[in-house]
Amino acid sequence: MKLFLFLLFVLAVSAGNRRPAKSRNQNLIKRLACTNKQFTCKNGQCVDIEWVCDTVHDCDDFSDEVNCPTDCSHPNQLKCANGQCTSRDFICDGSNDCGDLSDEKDCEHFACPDGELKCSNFLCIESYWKCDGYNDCGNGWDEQGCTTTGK
Ligand SMILES: [Ca+2]
Ligand SMILES: [Ca+2]
Repeated sequence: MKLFLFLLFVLAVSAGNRRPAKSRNQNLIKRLACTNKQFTCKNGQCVDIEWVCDTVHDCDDFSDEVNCPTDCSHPNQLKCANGQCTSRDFICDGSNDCGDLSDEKDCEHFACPDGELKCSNFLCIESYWKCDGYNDCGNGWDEQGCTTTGK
């Protein structure tokens, strides 16, 4: 059983190297104590502090989205033009999360968060995704001019 849990942890860590899908399967990453960059869910799970109140359920018990402002005023939230709230993480990520594309407009002026790179098509990607063998920008920009062909 312990070996199984360890394998799960290894899998979770290696899977965590890429941006998880919108559903963010975080339930595999369980630690004894959360770091100061993490939020402790009611059930003891640890999730990224920036995922609190970002409209996505990251804790299995949904405790990261409890008692959040409904007017999108939380720092982790973005207010769409249609009034809907979405996650700040989803600004200029290439997918229409607001439903009205307001999270994907003016991306040429959007400064990507620390640790991210801006592709030539203005998408923000994790900086370590450059030259990793995957076309993360969608137009191949992050895999151009690489000395190795990646994994
Ligand atoms: Ca969340
Ligand atoms: Ca988006």
